[in-house]
Amino acid sequence: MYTTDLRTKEQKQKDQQEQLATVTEDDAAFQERIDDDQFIEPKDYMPEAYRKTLIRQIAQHAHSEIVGMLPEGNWVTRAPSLRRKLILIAKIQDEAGHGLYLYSAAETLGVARDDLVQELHEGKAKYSTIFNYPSLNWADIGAIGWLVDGAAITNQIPLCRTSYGPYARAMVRVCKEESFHQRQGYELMMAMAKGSEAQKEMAQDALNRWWWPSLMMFGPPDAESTHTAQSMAWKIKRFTNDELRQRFIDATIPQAEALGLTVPDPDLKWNEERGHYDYGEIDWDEFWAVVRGEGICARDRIRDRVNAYEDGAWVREAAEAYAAKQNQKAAVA
Ligand code: FAQ
Repeated sequence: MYTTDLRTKEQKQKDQQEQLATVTEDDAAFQERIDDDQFIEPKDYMPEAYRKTLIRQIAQHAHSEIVGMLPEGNWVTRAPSLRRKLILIAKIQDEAGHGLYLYSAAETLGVARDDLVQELHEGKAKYSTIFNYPSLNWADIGAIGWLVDGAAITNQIPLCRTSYGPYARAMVRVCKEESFHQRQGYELMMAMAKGSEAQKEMAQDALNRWWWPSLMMFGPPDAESTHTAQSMAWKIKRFTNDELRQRFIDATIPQAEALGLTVPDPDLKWNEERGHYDYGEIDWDEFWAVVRGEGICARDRIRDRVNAYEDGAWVREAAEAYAAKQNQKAAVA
């Protein structure tokens, strides 16, 4: 069974270096294929550390999609119109689909989905920090679509060219759907920001609360990132955490300006020389606390996932019984 890696960052880096010091002929041929931009497929040779890194990242990504349904699910019964309710339900269903593609991609690496899900339910698996923040007002649904899906796309478009074939192919469809999600979020924010004074205040409040956590989605600064260097060498990651964070900020500030909203960062300003926005210090203590499982909603999220899984037992049993019946029929025919 795959278990969450509990080694310290220093230990992980040391182990990685030791592992890489013993390069076999197969490893060298593998790296040549990577350098040549070929996709690696499930039955191809791959170093054990590459396989483990992929399982870790894909599983965390799958869990994020599934847990990510919860902050939005909180608003399905209170959506202000039938149109908004339908859009929200469709979006949440899409996230479930993304989780399924990703668990399937992880399974091609020799892990069982049940084991991954069990790890999540036992609180041992990581998922994106962003989903441990509460969705407090209706504008949060707009902010999640605009900022959280916006950050997700910025990170995931390069993953369409990640070196592992099944992960890359899953990302192509995921990105198309995330792009729709981002636009519906922005459209919702626009309706709120151009609405009554109270609606505009709600939109600003949502931006204030979701801005910094959205920047944290890209992971720790490059200098503190355990996996970036090796994942870039393997072309699992195509850009570093800081590069993608900057790309997201540069794209999002003009969108906030068009909404007439203020990004809650007094240090934010365009830097002509760099051709990028400069931005203020991210609260990394808060980030690491949430990574450790101390986020506001962390306990609720796991409890809700466990309850949903237990409540869904009859659906899984019915699906299995139906599949067994179909197999029986096929065997007789
Ligand atoms: N949250 O060395 P790095 C979505 C951990 S999907 C929690 O930089 P890496 C859709 C990291 O795991 C959002 N933990 O790690 C949606 C590692 O710990 P470990 C999810 C984090 O992997 C929208 C340690 O810190 N997207 O939103 C986070 O090279 C709306 C050191 O970090 C993906 O998963 C974090 N934010 O880079 C759904 C995309 N950041 O494992 C519903 C794929 C870092 O050693 C509604 N993943 N950590 O114990 C990736 O691109 C990468 O995994 C990064 C992190 C960039 C997230």
